[in-house]
Amino acid sequence: MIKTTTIRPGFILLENYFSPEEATIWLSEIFPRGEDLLRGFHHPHVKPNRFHKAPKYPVKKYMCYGLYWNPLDYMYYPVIPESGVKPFPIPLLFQSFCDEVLKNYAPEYANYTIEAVMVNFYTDDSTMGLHVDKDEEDTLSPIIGVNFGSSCRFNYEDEAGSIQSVRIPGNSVYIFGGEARLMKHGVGGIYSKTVPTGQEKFFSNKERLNLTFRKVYSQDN
Ligand SMILES: O=C(O)CCC(=O)C(=O)O
Repeated sequence: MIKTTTIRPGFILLENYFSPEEATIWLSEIFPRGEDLLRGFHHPHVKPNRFHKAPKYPVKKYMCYGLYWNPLDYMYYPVIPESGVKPFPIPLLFQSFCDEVLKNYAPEYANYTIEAVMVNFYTDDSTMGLHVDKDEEDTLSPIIGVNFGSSCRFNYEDEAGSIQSVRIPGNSVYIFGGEARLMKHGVGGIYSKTVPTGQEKFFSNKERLNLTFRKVYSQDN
């Protein structure tokens, strides 16, 4: 059964959102794309500050669907600047999921069209430093996160501006919008021995996959 928790106003966690069968469908869509030499997983050359400094982040892999968010200048591009190749198109699976999850858990955000998906793959020594997702022109639309593999310690800013932590497991979804849309957040670490049953063929111990769905441009673009 799906467990819904409001972590802070605007920030909702949905645990047990995906069944093992649904998770397999998602992971079978994502991992083969990661193998693509031009558009697949690569190490993000992030400017210091957004993510933790080396040597923490070199183990992390990254790719995009839709628009490409460039870790070098924090801007969105229709093609990957290094190769000139378009990222993967956004699968119907992702858009249908967003339509459904918003309809059921955050109906105030109607007409959400995914324009970019950032896919982050974490390993045992990966972290992501505290940051605000403010590179989207549209900050009225929420960020929707999907999580597979191991659980992580997710750091976030509460209403009073203090940094708190919550455990985000695999097969879960989070949504942050409204007054939480511009909260600071990051990943403090990955927990050991928390790969969900049925995902052992996709993940080793302390590996985690996160997708964040973003609407980048405002309505009038
Ligand atoms: O892995 C996560 O849950 C956080 C991802 C994130 O903060 C980002 O991609 O900006």
